[in-house]
Amino acid sequence: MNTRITELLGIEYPVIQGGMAWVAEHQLAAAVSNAGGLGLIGAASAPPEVVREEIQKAKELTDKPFGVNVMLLNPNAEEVAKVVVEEGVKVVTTGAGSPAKFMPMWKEAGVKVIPVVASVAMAKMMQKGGADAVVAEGMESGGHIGSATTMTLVPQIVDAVSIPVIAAGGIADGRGYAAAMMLGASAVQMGTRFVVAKESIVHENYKQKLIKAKDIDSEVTGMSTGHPIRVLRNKMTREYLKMEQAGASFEELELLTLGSLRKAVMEGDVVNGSVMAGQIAGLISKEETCAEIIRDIVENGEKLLHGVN
Ligand code: TUI
Repeated sequence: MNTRITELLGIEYPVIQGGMAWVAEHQLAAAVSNAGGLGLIGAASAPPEVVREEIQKAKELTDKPFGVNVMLLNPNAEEVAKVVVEEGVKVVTTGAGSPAKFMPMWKEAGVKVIPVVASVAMAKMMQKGGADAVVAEGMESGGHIGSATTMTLVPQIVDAVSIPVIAAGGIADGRGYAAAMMLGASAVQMGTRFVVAKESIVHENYKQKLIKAKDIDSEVTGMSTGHPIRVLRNKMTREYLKMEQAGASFEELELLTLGSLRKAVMEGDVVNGSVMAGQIAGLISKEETCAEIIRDIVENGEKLLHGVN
């Protein structure tokens, strides 16, 4: 399989695993990279030394390329950005903001920089700043989202920039892969399907809630605070949305969600915790290895693209 992204990153298949907070740990990243995709460690809000340990553990499990996702709302983002360089990580993706201030340091160190963007304007800005590619992430995604759908965002970004574009949001099988390629993408990024991978360390309750989820089982919290987050509906989202509608303050809402993703992922509290997942959760029905997931997507996607149905 050759696309501009497999060439850029030196990987076998154009499949990238999302850098999901608490979920994208070294086990998952290494498994995806060993299966020929690009695994990512999600630095999220972890302290820089924890990120360093995760990188070192991934290096023990794979000799294939893997990357780190730097979440820009993290107050420690600058230290994490430096750790990535010190550890010789070759690829960085960023989320939830602009990585402009870290770009010169990463470029100088030869790190491939791939910002996740949710608009054409941001994609253009990132290209100007030296990004090697962008992930165009639609609002079908789980977690922190923008407002455009994958179907509309990908072709508009493809037309607006000359660097390769990776499509994300609502992709979980060969049909999504083929559709993304038809829109002009050079690779896909998937999060939700990898959450239920065998190598994913999330609590069994989280995996089961995701497997049971149907097409319309997610909600977006935080529209009013400017931090929209897609999560599966539960007691927490019902309370949150009720409070949000009643005009609760940012601080009150934060209190409700503080530590809530960790609660769901680590403790399996899928009632009061934050079960981030994309709208494609309804399509996901079983736990499989990363190698099985990647083989399914690429084989079926390529058949569709070449008219072998
Ligand atoms: O980053 C994500 N998804 C995430 S991060 C996350 S951790 C978190 N947990 C609780 C509260 C807040 C965050 C969970 N999910 N996806 C990439 C992404 N980036 N989606 C949208 C954007 C984005 C948004 C605005 C990128 C750039 C941007 O620009 C704003 C600016 O600074 O101009």
